[in-house]
Parts: sequence; C-alpha cells; structure tokens
Amino acid sequence: MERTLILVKPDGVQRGLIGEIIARFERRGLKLIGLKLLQMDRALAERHYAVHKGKPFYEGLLAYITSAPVTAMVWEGPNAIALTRQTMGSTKPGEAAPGSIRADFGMVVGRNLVHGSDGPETAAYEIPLFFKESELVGWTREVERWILE
Ligand code: IDP
Ligand code: MG
Repeated sequence: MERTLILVKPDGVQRGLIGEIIARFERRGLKLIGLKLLQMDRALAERHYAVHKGKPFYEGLLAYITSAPVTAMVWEGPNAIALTRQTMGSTKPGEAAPGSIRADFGMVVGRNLVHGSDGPETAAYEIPLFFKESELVGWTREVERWILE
C-alpha cells in the first residue's frame, strides 16, 4: 500500500476548510492512518521544502507555511500519491481541474490550500518529518471490500 503526506496549509486551516478537505480524501476511499495539528517552524519548513531552496518563491513559501497551523495527515491506499494529487488539483488553482480542491477553493498559487507528496521517494522523505512510525495507525477498515477489489 502506498502512503502519502498531505498538509492542509495555513490558508485552509484559517478558512475553516480542514473538514472539507479531509472529507474529499475520505470519500474517495483513501484510508487515514495519521493526523495532527501543528505550527511548522522555520527549521521544519526548510527541510520540508528543501527541493525549492533558491527559487524566487522560496522565502514567501516558508513565510506562508509557517504563518499559522497546518493539519498534517498520512493517507494510504493503492496509488495513493497519484490519486491524492488528482483530488488536490494542479499547483496553480487556475489550471486545476474543476472539482479539485485547488480549483474549488483556490485563486492563486501562493494560497493553494494543500500539500501532497509528489512521488514515493518524496513521501518516504516527508512522512518522517511529521510523524514517528508509532504515530501511524494500522487499522482494519470494515468497508474495505466495497472500496477496493
Ligand atoms: P505542489 O505543491 O503542487 O507539489 P510545487 O511545485 O512542489 O507544487 O511547489 C510547492 C509549493 O510552492 C506550491 O504548492 C505553492 O504553494 C508554492 N509555489 C510553487 N510555485 C510558486 C510560484 O510560482 N509562486 C508562489 N508560490 C509557488
Ligand atoms: Mg511539490
């Protein structure tokens, strides 16, 4: 089973969209195995966004992601990374598909509401930044056979 790190970013938390965003992944059929609310400090933000260091939007991105709490989650399922990226929508809300989170709630790239790991290696790097293995819950979902074959 693939795992991915999803964040409801500070704009999503401030706008009261935590539940709305969780509901979309939950209804799709992904399984939630980790969840916490935290305020990211600069050190964590630098590690999380290390790949973007040096880009023109880097300092603004760090200011944004540390500006208020985020909701960090780990979702699990077959193909979880691609499916969650599709549910999130493209990075720029103006290019995101209607019905995706970023299209339905976003206007600009710098306030695009959610983060999701973009590949298995990224997920393996990002998940431990936010969760100890002991904080991830392996549980049996009784409706599993109605969601997965
Ligand atoms: P992703 O979040 O869809 O994976 P990335 O390219 O990894 O997109 O960029 C990380 C985050 O940096 C974006 O979600 C967005 O918040 C921010 N970002 C990316 N490009 C820009 C930009 O051109 N201007 C401002 N912020 C940007
Ligand atoms: Mg990314």
